[in-house]
Amino acid sequence: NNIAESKCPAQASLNVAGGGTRIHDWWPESVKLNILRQNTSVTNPLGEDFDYAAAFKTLDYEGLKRDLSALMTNSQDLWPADFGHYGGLFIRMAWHSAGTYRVTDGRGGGGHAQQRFAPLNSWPDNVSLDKARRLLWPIKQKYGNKISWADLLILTGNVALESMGFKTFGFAGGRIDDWEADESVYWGGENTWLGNEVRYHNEKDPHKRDLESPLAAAHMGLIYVNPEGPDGNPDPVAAARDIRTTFGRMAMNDEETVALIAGGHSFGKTHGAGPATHVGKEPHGANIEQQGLGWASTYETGKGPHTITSGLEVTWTKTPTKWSNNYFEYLFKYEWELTKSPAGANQWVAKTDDLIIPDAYDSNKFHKPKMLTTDLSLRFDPEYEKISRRFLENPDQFADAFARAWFKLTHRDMGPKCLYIGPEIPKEDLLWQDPIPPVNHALIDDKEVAAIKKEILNLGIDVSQLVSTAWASASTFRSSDKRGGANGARVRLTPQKDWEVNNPAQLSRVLAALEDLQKRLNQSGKTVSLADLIVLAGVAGVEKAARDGGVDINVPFTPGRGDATQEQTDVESGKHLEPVADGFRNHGKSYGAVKQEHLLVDRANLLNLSAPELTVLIGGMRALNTNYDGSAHGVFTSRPGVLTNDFFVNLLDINTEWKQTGEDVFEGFDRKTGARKWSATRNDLIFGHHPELRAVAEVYGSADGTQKFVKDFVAAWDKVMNLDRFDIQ
Ligand code: HEB
Repeated sequence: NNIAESKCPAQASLNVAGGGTRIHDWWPESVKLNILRQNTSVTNPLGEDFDYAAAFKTLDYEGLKRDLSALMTNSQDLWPADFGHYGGLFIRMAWHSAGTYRVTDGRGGGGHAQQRFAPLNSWPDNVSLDKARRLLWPIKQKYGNKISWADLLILTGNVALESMGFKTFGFAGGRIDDWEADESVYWGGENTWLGNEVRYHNEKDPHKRDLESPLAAAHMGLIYVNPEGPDGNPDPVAAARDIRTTFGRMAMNDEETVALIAGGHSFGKTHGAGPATHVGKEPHGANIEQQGLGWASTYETGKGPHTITSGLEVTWTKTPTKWSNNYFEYLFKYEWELTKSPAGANQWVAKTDDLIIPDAYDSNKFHKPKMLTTDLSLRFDPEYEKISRRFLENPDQFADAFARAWFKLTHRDMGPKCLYIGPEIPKEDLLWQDPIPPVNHALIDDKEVAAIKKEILNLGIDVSQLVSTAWASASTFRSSDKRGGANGARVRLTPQKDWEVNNPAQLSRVLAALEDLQKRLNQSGKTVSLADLIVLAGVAGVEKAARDGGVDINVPFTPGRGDATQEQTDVESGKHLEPVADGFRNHGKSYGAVKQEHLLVDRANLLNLSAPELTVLIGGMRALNTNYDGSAHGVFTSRPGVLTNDFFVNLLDINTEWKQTGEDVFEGFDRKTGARKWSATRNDLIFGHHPELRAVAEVYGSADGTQKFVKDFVAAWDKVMNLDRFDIQ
């Protein structure tokens, strides 16, 4: 009688808790609020009080590096080491950990060891890296929580390089592990591994096609591009185009790209000993007795000389466990002939009788130099060729470029340098770190803060504009790669000052007034950064708006922000901080299947906001009249600029009927009189439509919700203002 006990062999449905057809199967277009409740204390076994930076400081760092170094040449039965050295495998592991990063939304990257979780642990491009991570377990076990998996994966890549004679640029720890798969990242819309019909749905020609944003890989389940050439077509020039796009999305220029590919492929080998039909299921789909490993191969021993990973069979240099300039030397010395790997994949062999490449397992065997189609791109793309020839002639320039690009690749998503920990942090400041000059003046005290707030309110700027400006400055922050935020006051610099969402004309007026105040304060002996002043203007504005609504509340303020210069600002990659849409200021349009509310929740995820925080911020900002273009959409109040819960009260009013009047625009009419009352966008109406958001909106729209609304708004506001204050967290 218990359905779970029914022995029906055709039982197709998972008839247990969590199983069956779910909300998102029925309504796939509905917003995914689950991305706003990831990585909470519920999933973290270390508990909220665990302080990784403090634990890391007690780590025997040198001991750990020694153990990693010893492992490099300590071949294990689990997975024998090619050439007696795991260096190549571990570099590939670290590279694939970091290489999912894309600058467009800052997501991906090695910052949280997502490679341990599905789907990444099972991506076709990550074949055999399950073994690489498993080889590290005894070391991870030994050092426990003093080293995160995320740090360990990257550090192991560095130790691999060092143990093969390459001098790295440095290493910083500080990556904090996730405990669940990150569901927020858009990896593409394809349903098949290695498919790319969604990301290139308009144009198939690899010489012309444009990769869908924000993706940085040419296929579902790849880190970057198909090594055989676009869609398997062995065309090095077309492949170069894909490489430029995908590496560009990772904020790598041509020189960095050439250095990375050549530097990486100076080590190790590829694996295609036999046909891929021998290879079993990926880790997440494999049998339970495989214990998290996958791709079990029935080809001979299935490992060592019989390994099938990519299906390609190439060793690039004659010293695959030692740093050299052989890669460029061979790339230009030989002409290359298209051939097939034993697994049938397209690859290239040197037209020569030189048998100079060692075998990974048989010391009596030697091979001809071989390359992948994507390696030949570094010779046959005219721009890459120039760089490659320069590196061929100047090995020191190559080594320096590779060291720097590797450091950038592996540290790109860690945020500002103040988050780096450990003894190997490079001294040099790098532009991609978005440096901010250190603050060495005395900070204003509470009395001065109070006095400055009064002065701000006397500038004649209305509350809406004070609040909008502070939001414009702080809301550039993205939790994905910890870039942006109010610190640095980059809102006054190129490119941020000219973004449409910032209403440049209004922004420049407010900033001019604040800069003027800053000068006067400096003359009277009080040094205040503009970054602080912008946030303080928001604080003063929110407090006044609350007061005008009858609630006396103190909005917290912590000084200590610095002002970056234009020279310290990476304009090119800084452009990616511009929001596609900022629903908080009612900016941005729906496109295709993507509606405003999806963009709003995407943004809330980048701002680390929960669904209640998102809701209270929208309600408050609409009451404060902060739409980027001054429109009245969602400003459901007769007292704009006053911090009231009117947005919720009026949104939930049963006497209002909503009708669509434009693409994203709606008008609300009185059901009785038919009089037009309000206008709104999807960003506003979603709080009445989506049942979970509506449930939160009801809390704030209730008679007993007014005080709570102001208190919660201030808390969420304060959170956003300080998202980038790693110095005080
Ligand atoms: Fe690499 C390997 C592809 C980039 C590093 N690669 C490899 C392979 C392939 C590839 C297919 C094989 C796998 C197996 O095992 O089989 N890559 C590639 C591509 C690209 C690249 C397509 C783009 C173009 N790499 C790269 C980079 C780096 C690298 C960037 C770093 C930096 N790789 C590498 C290494 C290796 C590889 C180290 C080896 C591994 C071993 O040894 O195991």
